[in-house]
Amino acid sequence: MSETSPDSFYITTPIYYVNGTPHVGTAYTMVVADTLARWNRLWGRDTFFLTGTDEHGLKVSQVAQDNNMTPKQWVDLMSTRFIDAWKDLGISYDRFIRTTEPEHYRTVQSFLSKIYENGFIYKDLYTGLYCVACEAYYNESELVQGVNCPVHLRPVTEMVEENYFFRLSAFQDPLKKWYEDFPEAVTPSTRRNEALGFILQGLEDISITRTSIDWGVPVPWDNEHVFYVWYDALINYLTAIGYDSDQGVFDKYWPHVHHLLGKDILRFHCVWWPAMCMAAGIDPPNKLIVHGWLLVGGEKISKSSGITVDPLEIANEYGIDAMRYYLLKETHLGSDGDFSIEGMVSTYNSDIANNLGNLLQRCLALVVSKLDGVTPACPLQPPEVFKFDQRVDQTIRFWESFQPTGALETLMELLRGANIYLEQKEPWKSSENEYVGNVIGAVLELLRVVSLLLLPAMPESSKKVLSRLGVDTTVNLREELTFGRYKGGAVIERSAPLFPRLEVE
Ligand code: ME8
Repeated sequence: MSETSPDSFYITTPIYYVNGTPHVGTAYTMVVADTLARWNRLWGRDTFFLTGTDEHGLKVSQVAQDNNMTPKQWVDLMSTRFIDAWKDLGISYDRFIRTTEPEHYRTVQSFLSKIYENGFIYKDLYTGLYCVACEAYYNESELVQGVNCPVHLRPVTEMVEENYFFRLSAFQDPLKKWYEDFPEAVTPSTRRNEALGFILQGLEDISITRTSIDWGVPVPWDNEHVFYVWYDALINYLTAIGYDSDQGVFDKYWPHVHHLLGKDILRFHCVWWPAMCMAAGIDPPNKLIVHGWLLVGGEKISKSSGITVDPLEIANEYGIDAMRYYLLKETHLGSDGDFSIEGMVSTYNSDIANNLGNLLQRCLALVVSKLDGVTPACPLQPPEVFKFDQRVDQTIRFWESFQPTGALETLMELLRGANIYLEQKEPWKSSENEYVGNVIGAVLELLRVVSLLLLPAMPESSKKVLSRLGVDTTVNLREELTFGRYKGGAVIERSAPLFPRLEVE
């Protein structure tokens, strides 16, 4: 594995099954990926953000049938639901991949032919216990009460097929070594240990083709078979960056990739996928960021369980940024988090309406009443109570190490520092222009920097603050975060607060 490229940032999300529509769980992954992509763009990196839909497999063909459609009709319809939802939520992806694209077929066939030529694929009979919802086989020992899938808690079905197998067992030692050599490859470390646990238990070869369905990518050397959906899906990460078709682009982004995924699909990404890459003779992915599940009342939100919350309804009712902020701040990346409207509204009111919004509003009111409606330039040094440099550095470190919660908490500390400063200095009691200008200038400078650092998480809200302050948002952040840059001069008129409190509907 090579070092993370300092200049480029390639981030992927899982590609979603089209057996249902987007929900807050899938929106969570998208918001995190979008935030990390935005951070890296602002940080001046050549960023490529990939998402898409996973359109093959038994599950999709069954749902299509249930809806009296061909699989193709169904996936065409459903993929647009995802495209539209991400557009409405302002997700800034660069490429939306569909596994039914001809380009993807070519990549899957070329990549798996390479593994076949390298001797890691062979043919055999397979009998196994299959969960259609997971599109995965399970060992008996993994089942709940001996019959149920551990994820969906529904009975598995026995399948007998003549299949091609991937020699995963041959990668037990190479994977172990990879995990030892690159302890940072899977984050957080609890998830790394989980993946390593699978490997240490012993790896069995896996069946990677099907003859029972034809809704999949054909195996190029045997037209009786199509590839198993997971084997086709994982390869999307290579299709999008020109594997076997554009070496220049491929070298720029691979293996400097950041795969963001939920813990439900850890084994496929953290065990199978690195092994597949090794088998095909390319480096395994540099970074796998595994997040937890979003729960409602303690239960996983999912298409299969029927517990879903529509992110578009929430965004329409409360605003996209309120939802983004809540998802990013209250669910530590890696842990499970509970989603509730009450929680979202209360987080927004205390952090955004009060801590940020009131501070801004008070300063702007003072600019109007005491400084002729023109914002002052800032002093050269930050007041002590801001702990400015320390907290700004800390926020950058949190963004750089994929910890949105930490970044947002630190920004809230900066704002609290500024609120305390304002209370201590009481500029509303002073009639000296210079004094008032210095105090307000320092706070506006802090608001400028906080809003820039908040841009990845709350793009629209941050832009509103920056535009009030007359600050350009098309900047390279690296050059904008030192204290003392705000020149003032923005004309302020009396206006309603930018961030009024939300009420639970
Ligand atoms: O697994 N909380 O697709 P999928 C947080 N097609 N994240 C959640 C979530 C929840 N409650 N529910 C879903 C597949 N997710 C495969 C992936 S990739 C090569 C193939 C998110 O539609 C989370 O990212 O079941 C999870 O890993 C993913 O959706 C599963 O999406």
